[in-house]
Amino acid sequence: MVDISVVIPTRNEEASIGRVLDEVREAFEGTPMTYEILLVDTLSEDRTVAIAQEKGAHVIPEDRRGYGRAYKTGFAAAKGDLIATLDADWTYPAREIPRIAALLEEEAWDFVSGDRLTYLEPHAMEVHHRLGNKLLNLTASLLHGVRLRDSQSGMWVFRRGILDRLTLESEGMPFSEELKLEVVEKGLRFTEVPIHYRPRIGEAKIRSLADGWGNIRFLIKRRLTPSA
Ligand SMILES: Nc1nc2c(ncn2[C@@H]2O[C@H](COP(=O)(O)OP(=O)(O)OP(=O)(O)O)[C@@H](O)[C@H]2O)c(=O)[nH]1
Ligand SMILES: [Mg+2]
Repeated sequence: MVDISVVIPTRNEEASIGRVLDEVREAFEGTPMTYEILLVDTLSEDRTVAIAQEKGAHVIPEDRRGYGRAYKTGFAAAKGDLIATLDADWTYPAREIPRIAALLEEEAWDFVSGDRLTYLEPHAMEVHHRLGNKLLNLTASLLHGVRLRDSQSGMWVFRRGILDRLTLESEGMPFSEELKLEVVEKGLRFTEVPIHYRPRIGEAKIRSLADGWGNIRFLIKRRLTPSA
């Protein structure tokens, strides 16, 4: 058993993955926490997998596409009491994982989500992404009555044991908001903490308009579906 599993989904992230893995390792140096790094890779055609293996991460191949799909596969393989997540693109501050995990334990949260928008510096996120994020927060609040400061954040630290209680349908980008909505609606202890978000290294996998609209469609459909 390890204290924390760090799960990272990748698709062609050779430009950043080495730095991200180094940052994760540095983050845990000098802490008493034991950890594993699971990289869930979908058909990368660049050196992502080779770099991850060189750096000692455990690589799980997942040929089915999708951000949510990758996390489901990674979570099923995780052995940690806690799970931490982040993108492979250098945007999320891996060095803050131990601090967030400590906060979770001290304040007895089940799920802590990193909030990118409170501290956001103008260059770190394009204007249309920022507006899209606000619109998605508003939609989640109007349709589901859940007020989130950053519904699309992909940096979370949570207790692995809560996964059994959640119904997670999305295999794509809406997985992020679905996960948070499920946690809140199931009455689990949820909070958001501000984190420092950085500009992406490498090419984006997101198709802003299509993914943004896909997220809104997901929220509408979920509102119309009777809950289990
Ligand atoms: N395994 C796997 N990973 C994926 C897939 N699609 C995206 N990812 C990874 O999921 C993370 C999030 O994707 P991003 O392209 O960064 O999406 P985003 O953060 O919404 O968009 P940016 O603001 O441009 O970074 C990255 O680490 C991607 O490499 C996929 O189909 N499979
Ligand atoms: Mg990203």
